[in-house]
Amino acid sequence: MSIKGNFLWGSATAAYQCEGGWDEDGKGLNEWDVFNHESSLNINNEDGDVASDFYHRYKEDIDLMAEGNQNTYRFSISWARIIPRGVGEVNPKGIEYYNNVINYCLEKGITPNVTLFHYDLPNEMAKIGGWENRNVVDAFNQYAKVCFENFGDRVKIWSTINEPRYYAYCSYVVGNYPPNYKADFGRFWNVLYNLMLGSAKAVESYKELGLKGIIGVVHDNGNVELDPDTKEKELVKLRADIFYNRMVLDTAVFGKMPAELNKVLKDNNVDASFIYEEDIPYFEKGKIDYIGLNLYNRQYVTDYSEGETEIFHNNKGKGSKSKEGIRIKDLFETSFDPDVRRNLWGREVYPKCMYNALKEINAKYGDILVYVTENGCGQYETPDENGYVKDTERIEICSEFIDYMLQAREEGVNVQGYYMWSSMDLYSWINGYEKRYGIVRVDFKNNNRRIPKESYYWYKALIAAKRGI
Ligand code: BGP
Repeated sequence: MSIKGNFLWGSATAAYQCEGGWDEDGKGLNEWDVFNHESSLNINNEDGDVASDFYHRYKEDIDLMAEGNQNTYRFSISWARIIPRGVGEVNPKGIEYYNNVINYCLEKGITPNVTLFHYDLPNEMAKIGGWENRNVVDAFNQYAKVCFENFGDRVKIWSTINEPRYYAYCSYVVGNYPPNYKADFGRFWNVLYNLMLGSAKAVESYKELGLKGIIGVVHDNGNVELDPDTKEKELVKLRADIFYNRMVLDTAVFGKMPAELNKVLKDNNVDASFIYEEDIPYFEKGKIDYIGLNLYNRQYVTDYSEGETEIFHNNKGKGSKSKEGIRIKDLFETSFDPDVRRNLWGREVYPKCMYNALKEINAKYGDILVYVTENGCGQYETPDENGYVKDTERIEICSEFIDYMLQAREEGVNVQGYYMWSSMDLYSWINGYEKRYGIVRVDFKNNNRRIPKESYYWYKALIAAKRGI
């Protein structure tokens, strides 16, 4: 099937994971710089100081995207590069750097899709409590305005926040992202709420400027599926869907939080005092134009009413039998489907969830525009003597995901773009540099040399066929 018209085919990265240049040209420290330099919880003893060195090699990477027929690139801006202390003075060198990246994309026929916050909170903001503190919400809005004013004439696709739910979950429930709180559901909901408020305020600021473009939020994991043995089907589905999806998507698409949120907070033993009546108009005015969907797997759940909260986290690719998931007292637990294959990180490899997620989004939110802003396959890889990686499994898995996306599109879902995670190998938040997602290999030990993988050539041919070029 060939797709003509405006469908976007590209790839994605995030600032901390690929840029490096951690203390160059006036950039301030962010929370991940400090965590990776100082915390004993940095399990790999690796950091993003140099990362893929995109800060210096952006032209080479964008050239590869263009040669690979990609017509869009999703990347994020480092808040601390633009405003080193999070609030206050703007760093002209930071503005200049992103101007260069954006202009080079445009010169190469690549539409930039820019995310404002992809986890790298300025450290000065982390010091005052991070997203728990409502002052950070307003600081984010100020930073967003600086970006819109400086880049909004050329950037036409924006997203406010990458995966608010997953970020809050890793930072305050799993505890593997700074500030490393474990099973703190009070903080989790508070931070998620503040992230959604920050997103809404930034959307409103964007609209007020009258710029010609679209703005959305990037959300992880589309669909909750129930283990058929679940007893309280309706209740478990409601709780898990609000927890994983609806707190983000209902709030951003409808401009108001799910009506059943209070019930779920109560079941989760969380006091709702972080919700303020005065915020209601901001949510209403901050409705998004599109949904960015990062899709890797589904949420397969069942009842959990009797035990304590437990978290299973396989962070080192320990094997497909090692558990990845959660049991939340009085809410639900992750179930394990014996019929679905798992990767070394214990995560399901289930490409059909792409179709299910898109159809469910369409059923809940109608004709809203969707971009698949991330999809990919993380692996340990061994190159041949020339540095070439035959990543056939990645190709097989991503082909299936893409087919399911196109099937949903055929059936009327308004999905208009797809981004492979990731454009090149980069830092993985909890796995360092060995878990690779790139379609271009980065030889981290050899001057960060770029070597396109088998998947790069496969993706190039696929795009050519779909775009009819
Ligand atoms: C998403 C993030 C990305 C990326 C990806 C892979 O949640 O938006 O930044 O890291 O997941 O995750 P990981 O590297 O943990 O396997």
